[in-house]
Amino acid sequence: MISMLADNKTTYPKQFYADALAGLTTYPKQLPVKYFYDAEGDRLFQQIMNCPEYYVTDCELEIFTQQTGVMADHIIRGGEPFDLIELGAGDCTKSRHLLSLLLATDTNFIYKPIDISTSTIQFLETTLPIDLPGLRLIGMNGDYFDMLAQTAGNGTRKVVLCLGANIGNMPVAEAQDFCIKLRSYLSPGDMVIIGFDLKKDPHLIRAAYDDEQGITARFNLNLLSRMNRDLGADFDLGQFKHYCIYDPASGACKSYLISLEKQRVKIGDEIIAFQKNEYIWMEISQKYDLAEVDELAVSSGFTPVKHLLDSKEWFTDAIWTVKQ
Ligand code: AVI
Repeated sequence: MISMLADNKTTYPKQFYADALAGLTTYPKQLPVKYFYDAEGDRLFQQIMNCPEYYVTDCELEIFTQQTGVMADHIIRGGEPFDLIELGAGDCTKSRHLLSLLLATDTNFIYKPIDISTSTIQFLETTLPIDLPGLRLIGMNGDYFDMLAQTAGNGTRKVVLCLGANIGNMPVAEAQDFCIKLRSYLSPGDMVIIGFDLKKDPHLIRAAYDDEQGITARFNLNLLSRMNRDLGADFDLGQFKHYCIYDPASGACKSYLISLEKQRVKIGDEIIAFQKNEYIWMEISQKYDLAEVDELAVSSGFTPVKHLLDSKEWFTDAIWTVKQ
């Protein structure tokens, strides 16, 4: 059940309210990425993935349609059983290519998709056994690390999928903390397959996060709508404009909402003041080169094994094993 913060008249989801307020009262203002994905945010992200400029999904899908054989060669070790754990499985559009190949080769594994969304796990539990007869599946609904803690130490080898370049939505230092934490739930011999969007022509990257149809802009603005609806805020969406910049040196692609006027916005019982042209930092989509991906692996306790690249070499699914 969602925990609520009560004032005299209204209730707000407590954690969302606390996080939003903390972000909007720090300098520079920022909002946590995890709140982008309400029902409308999910719908807009689907549209982003279908935008001509947003290459990220197609690149990784190409790897999963064309290179699952190589992936499976690394995953399968004789008949040794393993848990195939997917962090943030969603509708598992990509991983189902791997699942069908593993099933076709009679591999001994249990698929354990982890997702924070209850409806996503219910959807997978209902549809996957029909789409992929013979699949052994245990859906896990909750936080990644809480769910990993439940499977850690069951004596079965682990192969963890972390796809979709989701790691790019963390600054590099946070990504390293994430990988170190992930490593702590694994044992020598376990494996991780992790997707990274790679540094490339800066124009292509910027265009992917500033599409012509303005879908990415709506995706960012939707978080303000969500705060209006769920937190009693009164953001005027017409007074904020999406701005995105890619820095080829650091690989950071950052998006902001810029306040078009000096204005005051109510959120719950608080008033947040904005200067004209002040920004809210909304999201980072960090891009890496292959050496940086390998460095991240080593610095967080993994051994880089292989890069599976799409034909344009814009994206890698990196295969790492846990250091002995
Ligand atoms: C989910 N994540 C990897 C996407 C990305 O590319 O950073 C989110 C996104 N935001 C705007 N466009 C896509």
